Amino acid sequence: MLWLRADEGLASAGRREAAALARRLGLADSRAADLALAVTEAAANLLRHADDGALALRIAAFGDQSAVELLALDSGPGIPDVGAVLRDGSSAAGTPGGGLGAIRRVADFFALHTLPGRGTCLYARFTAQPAGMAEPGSAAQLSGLTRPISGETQCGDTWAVREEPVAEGAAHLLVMMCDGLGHGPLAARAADEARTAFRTSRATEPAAILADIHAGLKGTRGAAVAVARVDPPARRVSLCGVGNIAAFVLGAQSRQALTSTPGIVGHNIGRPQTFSAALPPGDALVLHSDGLNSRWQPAQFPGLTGQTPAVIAAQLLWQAGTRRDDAGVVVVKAPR
Ligand SMILES: [Mn+2]
Repeated sequence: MLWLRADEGLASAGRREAAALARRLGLADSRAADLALAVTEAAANLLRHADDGALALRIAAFGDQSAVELLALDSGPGIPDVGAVLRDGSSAAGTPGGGLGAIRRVADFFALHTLPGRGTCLYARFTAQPAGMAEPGSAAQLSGLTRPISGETQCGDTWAVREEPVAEGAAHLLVMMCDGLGHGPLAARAADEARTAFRTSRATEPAAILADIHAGLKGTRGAAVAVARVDPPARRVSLCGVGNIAAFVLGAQSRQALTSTPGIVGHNIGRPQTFSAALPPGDALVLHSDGLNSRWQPAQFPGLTGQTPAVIAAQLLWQAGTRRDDAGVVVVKAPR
């Protein structure tokens, strides 16, 4: 993920990075122009109305499709009447949210979550083959986001996912959240090793996968790691974590924590325990590092669970982020 802080050069820097991603993805010229328009409108909106904000851009995979994802996150007044700004398909007007209707018009997928007095999260997706994006694959039900502490380009927080086929029914999802100790290149190296160990582990239970990651992190500075296994048909999640990774089952008005045990993966993991919880349809499993303040409450985020996982992850990262550490969050939504 490429993060651009809102300042005077935001629109031009955003367009430059968007153009590079569009080339990498092979977007047609007309779609690249649509993406540039979206970046321009989002940047204008941030600079005019937000107290603080950022654009984030990346290429993400959705099944066998890939898309450029654009996030615009801000601390600001929020948008008083979302319906009105989205009906207005015109370019940036004088009110918060002006120009967002234009972004919705050109994006293949668009989502917006706004908190009055606190800020707005905008998410838009641009794909090479729009027709294929209509298929709601399992990939669309999961998204993660990391942001390095300011001043660093490498991030010690990372997430990963793999599917675990089962004999009958829907595959289980295995999800990892890792916070490499400290920040900078050495934290990023621990994160890389954790991702590799997670991907190459042949274990299928969270505790056994965590043991493989522990072995893989020997010789690094270590990390906090949690591994979750989501079983969609059974509507359950089990999780094994060591160190400070927060894990919650998030409902519209509820938040149930899944605890981790103390230790440092790669050094000393003690005796990890696996905890299990119900994951009702429409609820979300949220794992995040201590770069987010874990005291956030669902009541502070009305309507968030109804959003797509990328918006849930982004809004939590922005609104609960401490800015004093690398931040990472991954969200899995249980199918309805
Ligand atoms: Mn941390």
